[in-house]
Amino acid sequence: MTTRIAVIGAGLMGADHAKIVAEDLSGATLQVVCDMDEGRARKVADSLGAADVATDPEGVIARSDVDAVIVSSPDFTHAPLSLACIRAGKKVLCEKPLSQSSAECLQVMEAEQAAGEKFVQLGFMRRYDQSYAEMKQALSAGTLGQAIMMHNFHRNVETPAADFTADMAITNSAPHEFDVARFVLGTEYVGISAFAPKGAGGKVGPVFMVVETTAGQLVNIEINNNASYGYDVRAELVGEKAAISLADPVHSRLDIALTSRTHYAPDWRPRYGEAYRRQNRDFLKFVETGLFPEIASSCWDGYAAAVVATAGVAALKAGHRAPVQMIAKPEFYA
Ligand code: ISE
Repeated sequence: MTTRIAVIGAGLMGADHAKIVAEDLSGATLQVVCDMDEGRARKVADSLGAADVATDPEGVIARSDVDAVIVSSPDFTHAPLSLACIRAGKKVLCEKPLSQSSAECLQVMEAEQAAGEKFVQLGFMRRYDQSYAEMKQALSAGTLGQAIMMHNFHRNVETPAADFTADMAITNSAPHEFDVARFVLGTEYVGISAFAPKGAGGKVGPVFMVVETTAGQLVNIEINNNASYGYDVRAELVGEKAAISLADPVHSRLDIALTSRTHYAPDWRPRYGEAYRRQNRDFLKFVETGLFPEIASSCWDGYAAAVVATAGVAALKAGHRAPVQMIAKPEFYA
């Protein structure tokens, strides 16, 4: 039996997900590519041999020839389309963030709990990246001793879309760090401070955040969406006895004219290509078995990211620390 998957949104990420479904997921077929822009959907569908194209996402979710859904349309559609998938009883891999509003995340959590099973896997793909996996493993094996600090840098060449706002550095880009640091450290957050250095030259500028965990650790996060030189994500976890850093997955180095050069990816897709494939294979297993994947992000994780992001935006505006206040974790997500 094959699982017939619909991909909603045929932009950068949608095209990537569609390619993974068509080429890397044995046991799945790319059934429908859906986009408001039919031509864009058609281009992706035709290049990958999808059975059909559509422009109405809710209609696609309801179709009897669609077993599961990947949502990669704009951020504001993530929660409503996840809710439609829950209503239709279909598993959904929803791109991050689940919502920029924690209230909307709670609505999705309530719908899942009322349905009595999990339907939504969130696309925080860094959990599937080998370098973060090794960082988490070093911590749980005791190699580092207690974790003290985690430093994070997240730089894009330029803002991903023309309508990308300054707040989106915190609500769209930083959620990757909010999620992966919680995942690696196994903690929640209690407070956040955020600062914006001068000198962005009219473009969306960098933001620097310090997040405090429930265990008293500090997590700092630099987001720079206009770094110009390359897609560059770094992290170092500092423990009592040792420190571990991510190493870039580069395949070669050129030594020339008294210099040594390696390349940066232009954006996150090549850097996290393998993580996306692993994540999507886990999603297929989720659809096939009904068992929520052990390391994937759930709606609870989406809610946690939204709460700290909202507090981060407030901290930046107010110019002082903002508390991070979450509801108690429902048993359903334990
Ligand atoms: C974007 O939406 C992503 O998800 C990318 O992974 C990230 O690098 C980028 O900063 C986000 O804006």
